[in-house]
Amino acid sequence: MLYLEFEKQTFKKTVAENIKNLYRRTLKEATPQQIFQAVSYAVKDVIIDNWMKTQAHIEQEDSKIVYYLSMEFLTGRALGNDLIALTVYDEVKEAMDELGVDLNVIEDQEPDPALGNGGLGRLAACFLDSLATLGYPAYGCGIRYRYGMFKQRIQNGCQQEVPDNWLREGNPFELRRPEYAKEVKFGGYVRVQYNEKTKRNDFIQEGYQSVRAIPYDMPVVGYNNGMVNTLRIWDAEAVSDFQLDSFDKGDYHKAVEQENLARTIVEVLYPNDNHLAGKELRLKQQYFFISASLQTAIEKYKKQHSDIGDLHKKVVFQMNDTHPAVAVPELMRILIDEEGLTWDEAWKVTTHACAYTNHTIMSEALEKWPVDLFSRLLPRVYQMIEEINRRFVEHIRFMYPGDESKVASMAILYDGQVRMANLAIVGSFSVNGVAHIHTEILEKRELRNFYEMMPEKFNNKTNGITQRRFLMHANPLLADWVTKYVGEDWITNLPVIERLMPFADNEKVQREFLNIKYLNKVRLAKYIKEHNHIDVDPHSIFDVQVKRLHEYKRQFMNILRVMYLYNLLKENPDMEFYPRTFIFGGKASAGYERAKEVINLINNVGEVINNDPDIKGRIKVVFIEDYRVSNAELIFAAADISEQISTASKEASGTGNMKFMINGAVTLGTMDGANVEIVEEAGRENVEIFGFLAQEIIDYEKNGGYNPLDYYNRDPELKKVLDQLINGEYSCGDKDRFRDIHDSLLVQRGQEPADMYFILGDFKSYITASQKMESRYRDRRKWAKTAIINIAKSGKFSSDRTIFQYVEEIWHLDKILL
Ligand code: NTF
Repeated sequence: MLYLEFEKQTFKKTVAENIKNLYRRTLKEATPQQIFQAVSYAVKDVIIDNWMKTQAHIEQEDSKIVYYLSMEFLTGRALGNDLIALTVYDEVKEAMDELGVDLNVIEDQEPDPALGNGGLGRLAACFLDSLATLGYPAYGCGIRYRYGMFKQRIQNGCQQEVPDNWLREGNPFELRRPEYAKEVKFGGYVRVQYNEKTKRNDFIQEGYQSVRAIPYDMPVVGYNNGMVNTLRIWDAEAVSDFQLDSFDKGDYHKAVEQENLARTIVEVLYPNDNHLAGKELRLKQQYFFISASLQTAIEKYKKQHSDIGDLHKKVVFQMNDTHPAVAVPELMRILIDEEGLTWDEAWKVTTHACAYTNHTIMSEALEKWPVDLFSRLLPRVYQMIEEINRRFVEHIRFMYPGDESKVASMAILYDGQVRMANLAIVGSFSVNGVAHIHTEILEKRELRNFYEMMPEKFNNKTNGITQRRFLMHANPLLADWVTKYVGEDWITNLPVIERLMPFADNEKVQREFLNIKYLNKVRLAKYIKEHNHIDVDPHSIFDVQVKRLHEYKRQFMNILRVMYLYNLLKENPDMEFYPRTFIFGGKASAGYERAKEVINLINNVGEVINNDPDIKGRIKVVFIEDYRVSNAELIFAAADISEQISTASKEASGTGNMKFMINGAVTLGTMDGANVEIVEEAGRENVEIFGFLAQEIIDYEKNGGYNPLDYYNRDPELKKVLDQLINGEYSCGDKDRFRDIHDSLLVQRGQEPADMYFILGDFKSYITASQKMESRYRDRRKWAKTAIINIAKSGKFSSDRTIFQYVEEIWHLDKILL
C-alpha cells in the first residue's frame, strides 16, 4: 500500500515556489533558515492529505479516542522525524543535494521545541509517536508556551538561564484553529438559582475573569502507515469578542486584568523537574488547558452522539502525573452544570473516562494546593472537589470504622490543602506506575492504603522510548547496521532486534560495531571541540551522564568519583589507566541552588583536570551546554558507558537508560527504576550494578540508621576528596564556593538528614564498579559482545510495547486501518 504520493521533482519545485512566495527570493539568495521554512512547508503539504484522511476515517468509524493530557510535550525537532516517518528521508536528502543544500544544515535550523523539562515530557512525545505508528486514534493535549525550557549557557563554570524564544521565526508545522476556540473562566463566585424547568438548582459562576483558549494543531506522523494524529497545544488570547456578562459591562479595570491574564497564562514553562513550586499561575495553566481540552473533547463527542452518559465508551483521558488532575472535577462540573447529568451519572462517566499515571515518589514533587487559593481561583470546581471528598471520606469511614488514620492519609481535602494525587486516584479507574519496582513501591508504601482499598485500579506500565527517533534518526550508521543483520522489521517491531544475538560473538560483526561507535564518537568529539573548545580522544572511554540535575540522580557522586580518580592518577602517574572522557549534561531548575553548585563543580573540576599536563590527557571532563533532545541524539550514539546512578527507590523509571542501551552503551547503575528491568533483559553479566538496594534505602529512611560520617572517617581517599571541596582546590582558593554541597553530605540541617541520597554509603562500591567497567573495556572483543547483547535485548524498551499495553489494559482502543 502506498501511503503518499512523493515525487522528487515536484518536491524541489514546491521548495523553490515556497521560497519565492514567502521571501521573494531565489533558492540561491535564501538563508538556511528560509530554506528550512520552505522545506518544512513543503513537507506539511505532503502530510496534510493524510492528516485529513485520518481524521475523517476516525469520525467515520466512530473510534474511541485517547486524550493524553500533559503539561509537557518534549517533541524535539519535527523535520527529520517526519521525513523518516514518511519514509522519504533519503529522497529528500537527494533532492536537497541536487539543489546544492545540505539537509543536515537545514535540520539544524529548526528550533528544538522544548515544551517540557525532562523524562516526563519526552515520554509524552514518544507515546504520541508510538500511538500514530501503531494506528491508534489519539490527541496530545498541552500548552503552547511562548517560552519553553530555558536555554542554558555556562559562564565562568556556572549555569545562566536564557529565554527560549522558540517561536521567533514562526513554526511551520503548526496550524492555528480559531474555529475551535473555547472560553475558560477564573475566579468570581457561584450564584445558586432555582430552575423551574429542570426542577434543579443552577450554579452560575459570576464576576469571573476569562480567557479565550485557541488551539494550535501539530501533526504526529505514524511510521509508513498513512496515519497522522494531532498534538493540540493551547494558546491564550484576551476575550474581547466573548460577551462579558451584564454584571461586568463597562468594567474597564477588569478588561485590563483579563488582558494580563491571557498574556501571562501561557508565557512560560515552569522549569522544575520532580519539584513543585506551588505558584498560583501554575494552577491557572493547569485549569486553562484542561478545561479547553475537555470542552473540545465533549463537543466532538456530541457531534456524533446524543447520550452524554456514554462518553466514556468513546473517550479516555490519560493524566500524565497529577498536573492535569483538575480534569476530574472539571469533567464533573461540565457533565452536571452544562450537560444536566445527576451527580451519580456524572461520577460514573468520570470514573470510567479518567486514568492516572504516577511518575514519582519524591515528596517535594507531590502537588498540593492551599484550599483558599484553589477555591478563590476555581470556585465551582472547588465545590465539586468538596463533594467528591465528602462522599469519599464517608466511604473510607464505612470501610474502616473508627480508623481515622485512613482518612488522614487518603482524604482529598486535608489540613487546608487539596491533595492532587488523592484526587486523581479517587477519580480514575486506573492508576499506574512507570516501572515494576516503582509500581511495587507505590502499592506497598506510598499509596498502600489506596492499594488495599482499591487494588483493581493499580497496574504497571514500564516506560519505553521510540526507536524511530533514538536509533533510526539519532544513529543512522548503527540503524543501517542493525537492518543489515535483522532486516527492517525492528523499525516498527523492536523485539526482532534480538535476531542480533547469534552475531554477538562474531568477530567481523563486533569490529563493525566498534567502528560505528568510533565514528559516532568522532562526531561527538567534533561537537565538543566546536562548543567546548576541548580536545577529547575518540579512543578514550566515553562515560556519560546526561539528564536533569537533581540530588537524587547523584551527578555529585559522579564528579566526586572523577576527583578521586584524578587524585589516584596524580599519586601514581605510571599506573595502568585507560583514558577516559567523562561527559555530563543537564539543566538545573533556575532556583535549585545545590544543583547549580554541582554544575559549577563539574566545570571547575574539568578546568583543573583538562589543563593538567601531569596526567597527559588521560582524563577529560566535559560539561555539554544546553542538553536537549537534538544534542542528546548525538550523545547517546557516542556513549560507551551509561551512568544510571540514582539512589535506589528514587528514580521512578528513567528513560535515558533505554536510549543508551539501544545505542550499544553499557549500563553502570543502581537497582533503581527501569534499570532493574534492563538487568533482567540484558543479563546480570552484561551490566555493572552497585550500591544499596531500594529496600535497604527504605529501611534506613524508616529507622534513621544511616551515618555518613562512618564512611568519611573510615575511608581516607573519600575524606581527601570531600576535603578538597572546601580547601579551594577547585575554586581558585575560594573555600566557601562548594561549602554548601560539602555540608549537605556531612551536616544535618533541621529536618533534613546529612547525605539524604546516600552518596557516601554508595561511594566505594561505585568506585569498584567503575574500575570493573574499565577492565571490561580493555578487552575490546568482549566489550563489543556485551554492547551488542545490550542492543539485542533492548526490544522490551520500545514505547510501542508500552503503548500496546496501555491500549490493551487501560484504554481499549481499536486500531485504525487506513
Ligand atoms: C519522571 N517524573 C521520573 O522522575 C522518571 O524516572 C521517569 O522516567 C519519567 O517521569 C517518565 O515516567 C517526573 O518528571 C515527575 F514529574 F513526576 F516528577
